[in-house]
Parts: sequence; structure tokens; C-alpha cells
Amino acid sequence: MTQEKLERVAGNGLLSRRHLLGMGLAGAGSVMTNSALGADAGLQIPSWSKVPGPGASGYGNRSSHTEHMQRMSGNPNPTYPGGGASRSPLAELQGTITPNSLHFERHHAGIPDIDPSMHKLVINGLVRQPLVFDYEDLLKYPMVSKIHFLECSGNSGSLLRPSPADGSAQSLHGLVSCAEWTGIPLSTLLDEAGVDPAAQWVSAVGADAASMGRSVPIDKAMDDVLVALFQNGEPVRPEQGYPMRLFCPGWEGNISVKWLTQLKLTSEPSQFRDETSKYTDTLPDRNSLQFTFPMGTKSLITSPSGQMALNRQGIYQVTGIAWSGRGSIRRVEVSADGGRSWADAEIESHQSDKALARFRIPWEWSGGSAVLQSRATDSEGNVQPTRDAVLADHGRLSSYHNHCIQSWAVNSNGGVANVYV
Ligand SMILES: Nc1nc2c(c(=O)[nH]1)N[C@H]1C(S)=C(S)[C@@H](COP(=O)(O)O)O[C@H]1N2
Ligand SMILES: [Mo]
Repeated sequence: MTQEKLERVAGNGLLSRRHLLGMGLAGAGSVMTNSALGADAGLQIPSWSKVPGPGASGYGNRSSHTEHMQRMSGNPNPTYPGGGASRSPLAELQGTITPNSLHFERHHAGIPDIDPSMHKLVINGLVRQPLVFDYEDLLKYPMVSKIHFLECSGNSGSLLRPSPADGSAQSLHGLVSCAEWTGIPLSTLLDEAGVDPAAQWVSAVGADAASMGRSVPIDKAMDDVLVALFQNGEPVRPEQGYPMRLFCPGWEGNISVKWLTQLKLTSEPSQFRDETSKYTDTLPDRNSLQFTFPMGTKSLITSPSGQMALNRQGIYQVTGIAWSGRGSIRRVEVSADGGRSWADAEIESHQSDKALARFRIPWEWSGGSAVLQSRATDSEGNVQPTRDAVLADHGRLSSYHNHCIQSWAVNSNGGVANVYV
């Protein structure tokens, strides 16, 4: 790929997606030279090729060379035991599925150690017959598998602060993950209990010490909500709600109640703490908006991203993730000049509903300053807003549900930082 042949599609170095194919030769990979292929090189047998390694194991581990990839959590708060969150290392992951051990976490009272043989799921309230299920009972029901993202309503909230935090994709946006969730459609269990026509809400409660509860509108409950028992093929991890969690696709993470133990059908929402004092959006007129359920249309460049450093001029692959709580991702545009000009990125593979999509576009960094941004459009035509648009609409009194465009500035030394434009 020579300089003359590069097809420029937007300002400040964005290149046509067709150049993704030639990228290995143009940039990151090193071209084999005669000496590297010569007699000496062939004799250098690495130590791990000389002796057999350890044999098979009962439960796998990752490579010791990837142990730096960790969830990032804040400092424990002694007045709030077990409370807090940990964030997925978005910049180090590829594809769209988050490994279970790196799925983000948000706990209000820590992770309960639940014995599945002692755990019950009760369905009661406005039903023809209240039901109680054991874990073993539930495993006998027909299950479905769906790939969906999960995002905490507080994700990216710090972008609404007056000055930009020195952060990374992980520290600023790591409260989003994506997995294949397998479980029983909630409608199957509700049909069996027989929903009273007066029931408008399903109040879900967890078995953790927070007794965290949320009210789910009956239409959503009968639509695509799962009682999830498996996460990427294995039983749901304790951090994610073992032995079972509610999973409400596309909706704010808080409503997907973990360690699920009760579903009570009610005519009104239960007004749980997490739907009154928390997870509501206080607007500029000081009224609070309750029950903002679907997460907004959003995207994020994960590489290059905050706190990385570009160590050479040349062609880079700009890549990231996009998602929408209202459908699938149809388009992701990328800008290298702070939003003045845009080019369409390649969206990889199938675009599932309410799941992460991976996008890529080649970009030539010629050593000057640049501001990289991405902007997603979903299947309903929703376009990701700028930060100014979110602030105008939503104000600064609440930092929940922020889905604004992220700006990463690249300076002439190659440093990448979170900025506001
Ligand atoms: N029972 C219970 N369910 C819960 C929570 C909790 O603390 N207790 N946290 C909620 C919040 S705020 C979020 S964002 C998601 C996080 O799910 P994860 O930890 O599997 O990522 O779970 C929700 N469900
Ligand atoms: Mo959350």
C-alpha cells in the first residue's frame, strides 16, 4: 500500500475501509527480510518448542502473559460493604463477547454465596396460582440463547462533569459488557402462573443482602425478558447473579436483578429504592424522570483510546464497539477532525439486536494533532448525540444514561486523552 494509492474518505487521514485488507503489510506487522528467513533464523528454536508442556487440566486458565488484563474497581468503601463496581478492560478486548471473568460488575451489597439446592424462585401477587421453583425445576424448561449487551445506567457519567477526566476506555466507559445469555423466557413462567389482567408490573427482588428490587412493566416482561441461568455457555457467574438473574435486553443494567428470588405481579410499580432515589434523571427544571429504561444509541473507539500512546506515524486501525437498547447498529461513522468530517466505518459480522457491534476503519496519523470520534446510528434511526446536545437536553444534575460521543485527542507526541470539543 503506497502513499499514492491511499483513498482518503474524510479529513485528517481517514482512509477507505478497503485498505483494512492491506493493513498488516502497511503498518503493524514487520516484513520478513532475507536475513530473517535465512539459515541462522531457522535454527533459533524457542525453549517451549523443545520440551513437552504440562498436560490437560480440569479447568482452564488464561496465558500467564495476559494476566495484566483485569477488571478495574474503585477503592472499597467501609461504610458501604460489598458496594461498588468493576469495569471491563474494553481497550484490550476484541470481537463483541466479554469473557465471563472480565464482565463488568455492579453490586449493592457484595456477592452472595448461594447454594442452588437451597435457592427458590417465587412467582406471586396478581396471578391465578402462585408458583415456587427450585433451580433443578428450572433447568427442565425449554431455554433460549440470546447475545445481548448489559450497561449500567451510570456508565460514561463522568463525561458530563465540567472538565474532562484523565481516563481510559475502561475507566470512563467500562460498565458495559456483552454475553450470550441462556435462560427461560419470563413469559413462559408467567403464563404458567396465569397473569391476572390487573397486573401491570412485575416486581423482581434479589437474594443479596441489598434485597435489590426493580419493577418491570408487564409488556416488557412478556416480550423478551429472560430468567437467565447460563452466561456464555456456563452457569451464570456468582458476580453476575448465580444461580439465576433477570435479564431485560437493552434496558439499564440495574433492572436486570441478580440472584433473582421473587417475581411479584402488581398493578403499580413497587417504588423500590433503586427506582426512586437512584437511577432517576433529575432534569434542569429539577423534576426527576423515573423509569428511563432503554439505553441510548452509543459507540466508543476502544483503540486508539485514552491513556494509550501512538509510537510511530503511519496507518492505524481505529476500532471500537457500538450498541443500542432499541435495536441493532446500522451505521458507525468516524471522524479524525473533531466532528468536522465523517466517514463510514466497517461494521463487522452479524448485527444482533441489543448486542455490541464491532467497527473498524483505517486511519493515517501523520504526526499532527487529531480528535477521534465515533457516532452510531441504530435500526430505529436514532443517532448518537454530541456531549453538548446531551447537556442541553439532560443537564448536569444527573449523570445517568449518558450516551454522548466520546472525543479522544491525539497530540503531536502520540499521547491520547479524553477531551471535550
Ligand atoms: N440483586 C441485585 N441485582 C442487581 C444489582 C445488585 O446489586 N443486586 N446491581 C444492578 C446493577 S446497578 C447493574 S448495572 C447490574 C450489573 O450486572 P453485572 O454485575 O452482572 O454486570 O446488575 C443489577 N442487578
Ligand atoms: Mo447499574
